[in-house]
Parts: sequence; C-alpha cells; structure tokens
Amino acid sequence: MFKKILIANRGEIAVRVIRACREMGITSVAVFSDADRASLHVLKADEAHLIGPAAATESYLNFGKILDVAKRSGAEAIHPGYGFLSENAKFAQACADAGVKFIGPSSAAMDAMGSKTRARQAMEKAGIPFVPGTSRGLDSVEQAVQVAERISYPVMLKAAAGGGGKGMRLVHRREDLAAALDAAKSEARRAFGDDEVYIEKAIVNPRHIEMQILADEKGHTVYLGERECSIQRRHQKVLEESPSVIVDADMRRRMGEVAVRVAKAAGYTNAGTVEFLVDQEKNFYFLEMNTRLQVEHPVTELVTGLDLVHLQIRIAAGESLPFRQEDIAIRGHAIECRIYAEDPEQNFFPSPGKITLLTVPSGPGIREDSGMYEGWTVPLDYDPLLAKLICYGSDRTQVIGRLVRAMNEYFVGGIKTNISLFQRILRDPEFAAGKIDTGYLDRLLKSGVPAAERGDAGIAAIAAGLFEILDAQTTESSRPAPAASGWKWMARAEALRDGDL
Ligand code: MV4
Repeated sequence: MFKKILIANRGEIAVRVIRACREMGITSVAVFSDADRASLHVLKADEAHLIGPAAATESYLNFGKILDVAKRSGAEAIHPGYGFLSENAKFAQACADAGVKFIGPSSAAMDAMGSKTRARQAMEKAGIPFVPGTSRGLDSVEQAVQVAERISYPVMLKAAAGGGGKGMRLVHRREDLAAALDAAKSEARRAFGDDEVYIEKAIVNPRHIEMQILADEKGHTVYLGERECSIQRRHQKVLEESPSVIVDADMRRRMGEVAVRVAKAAGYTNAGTVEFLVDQEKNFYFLEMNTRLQVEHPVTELVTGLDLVHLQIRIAAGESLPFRQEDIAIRGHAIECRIYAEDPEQNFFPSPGKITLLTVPSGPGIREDSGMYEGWTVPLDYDPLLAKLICYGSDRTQVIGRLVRAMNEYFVGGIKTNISLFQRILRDPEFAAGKIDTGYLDRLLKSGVPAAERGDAGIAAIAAGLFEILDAQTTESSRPAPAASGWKWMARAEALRDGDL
C-alpha cells in the first residue's frame, strides 16, 4: 500500500481525497497555486507545495511541476481528482514513465475512450447499442445526407474530439444539413484542433443516466448502480441522484452489464462511468465513457455503502475488488446538489468574493463535501463549485423533504450562491413526480416564478418585513430587538420578492 499520495487537484475533491488518505493512514501531499494559498485542501493536507501562479496551465495542468513535487516529496502515487489532468492520457503516461502510479485507468484505456468515434468503433466491435449513426467522421455532405435519410431527422452532428455539448449541432431538415456540417467542423477545428464530425439520430428530450463501474487490475469488473444526471444547465450538472426513478432492477442489470462490457472492451481499470442517453421508451444508448472519478460519486457511495476513493487507491495499489457483483445492493435514495458561487439573478454569473458568514446544514442523512470555510475568499480563477450537499434517506420523498430542510439551514454570507435554485427545484411538482429529462432545468428557469407563489401572503410578508425594519430603525432605543433582526427580514423580503421562499 502507498505511504504517500499527491493530490493533483484543488477544491472540494482535493479535500475529499485528502480525507480518504487520512482514513487509510496515507500521508497526503497537496499542490496549490498562488490563488489557493489559503484554500482548504492546503490547510488539510499533511504537506503542501506551491507550484505556480493562478493560471491552470502554470499550475494544476503543469505535468512537469506536479511530477517534480511527486519526486521531491517521495509520493508513490498521484490522484488526479476530476477535471484538470484526470482524463489526460499523456499525463497518465508521464506518471508511468516517472514510476509514479496514476490512480485511474491506463493511458491506453483513456485513449480508447477519449475520442467519441474511437469509443463508438470499440462499442460496434463489442456489439454494444449506441445511438444510430456513423462511428467514423463524415467525409462529405453527400454522406451526411445519405445517413440522415437512413436514421431520419432530427439528427445530431458531433465533434469526435468534443464533449459536454461543444461542437454539437441539432439539425431538423435536409436543407439545413450542409451549413450545419460546415459550422460543426469549423467549431471543432477551432475548439479541439480536430475537425472530425460524425452524425447520430437525435434522441428527443433524453434522460442522461450514467452507470458507475469499478474494475481492479486482475480482470474483475462490477457496476455499482446508476445516477440520474438529467438536471443540467448549459451541459453543467446541477443536481444528481441515485437510483433513477425510471430504472427498475431489470433495466439496472441490463445497463450495468452493458457498462461492464464497455469497460472490458476498453481494458478499463479503476473507477469509471459509462454515460447513456435514455429515450421516452426507456431504450438506452451508449453515449461516452468518463475515465475519471466524477463530481457526483457521493450519491453512489451513499446508496451502496462503498467508499469509491478508498477503492480507487486500493485498486491502484494492486488489490483485488473485495466483493463480487452479487454482493452489491442498492438501498435507499441519495440526491446531490452542487453549491456554486453563482448569482441566479445575474444569469448564474460567477460570484467570487469573501465568505463572511457560513452556516452549514447537518443532522440525519446530511453529507457536505466542501472546499470552503468562513473567512475564505473564493478565487475567480477556477470553476466556482464551492461544495456538494448530498442527502440520503430511505426513499426519494424523504430525501426531498430532508434537502428542503437542509437548504433552509444553509447560509453562505458575502457572496451569491445558487442555493435558492434548489429551493425552487425541490418544491417543483414536476421534479417531485420524477418527470425530468435534459430539458427540465431550462423549462423551469424559463417558467419564472409562477405568480401564484407570490400571492397576497407574499406581498403582506414583504410589507411586514419592511415595516419591521423601518420601525426598528426609528425607535431603536425604546424597543426590544425584533424576533428576526433587520437583515433576516430584508433577506426574507428579498427572497419572497424573488419567489425563493
Ligand atoms: C445527444 C442528445 C440527443 N441525441 N445525442 C450533450 C453533451 C454530450 N454529453 C451529449 N449530449 C447530447 N447528445 C443525441 N444523438 C442530447 C444531448 C444533450 C444532453 C445529453 C446529456 C445531458 C445533457 C444534455 C443536454 C443537451 C443535449
């Protein structure tokens, strides 16, 4: 087993991995940029090394600096977290070449899944269902027209090197195809330096459901259940849950077995996720494979009772999986909310700044994976994810009620967050009924706050709150402090105005 692990990441995931190391008696080595000198992962690690200025290319993406710290600190392994270098096959290879164990798949397995067309060719070979279309880039408009006729419109043009919706074009009619293909290719060339574009049948209003898999280096591969990840905004996941309301035991087994075949076809080891699109008839299609631990891994941990980071480290140290497929059971329900430093009233624009007050929920069924603390200044150089609030319970209804309670305990002062967005989602009947697909959040945000939610009571409360504040200000000395202090009333009044209460 490793004695020392370097965490090549920052924020909540770095804290998460540092905690696992501490629980396993492994010394943790953090790396940090100038902007992260006071960040939580630096405070919590056993050792911390400055690797450069804020720019990721000068710090968290810099192979040489990270491997240099690994060498100087004597770290035998590197955990890449997610994002940054976690899916960079060249970095995985550089670790291998430097004799440092990369806690993740081999660079070859990463490469096999890194290109969407190479992944589709591997699926074709393994007889795995993927969205009808081509598994290679299109050579001409004529070919695109021909394939589109076969798979029928609407069709989706996608960049082979793309991901997260970049370089994607939805085409409804033949006459739009040529221009769309041209645009997709030039965007792919600009964004990825690779203009390979392929075509798929467009699945209308799909769900995005992904299957967690785990494989040791002895050939044992298991699936750990699915995660419903359809609640996204601009291809950024916002809320994830396990299990999915539409997946029953039989569908879970069938999706899990496909995911295991995908992993085996790629020679995959360690933790990975196979993404599927699921249509209204519950047909599922391989979309892509993520060769890293994902942000939303906690919901799988809570419903399986497993610690995925412990297991990643043990697999990388050469251990066999300590269980078989039949030992894995899904129990209860878990929902994760990603707490971002974003302002919902400014179109979710990042809202960095100093956290002047922080009260965090706790109590039954509450887990908070956080990278923030009271007094910390949120840097504007990186992704604005502050923390993840994950709730567990025996069923989905209990978890929703628990999350509503927890969100009302959550207060981050000094900066804006998206906490009010979750208060809307959790109160939405469509969400409660599990009627979600990848278009859900766009529909909710476009709907605004229904007038009914404001009602007279809302106006009266605002008036009362404002009266309270004005009244308190005019006769400060002669009255006892009101039950709720001025700022609480102002906050409530604002929240009512914005329909967040
Ligand atoms: C699709 C699709 C519909 N049909 N492919 C978006 C990013 C990348 N993960 C794949 N994506 C999609 N591919 C076909 N053939 C719809 C999406 C999609 C989507 C997928 C998953 C999660 C959120 C999404 C939001 C918009 C579109």
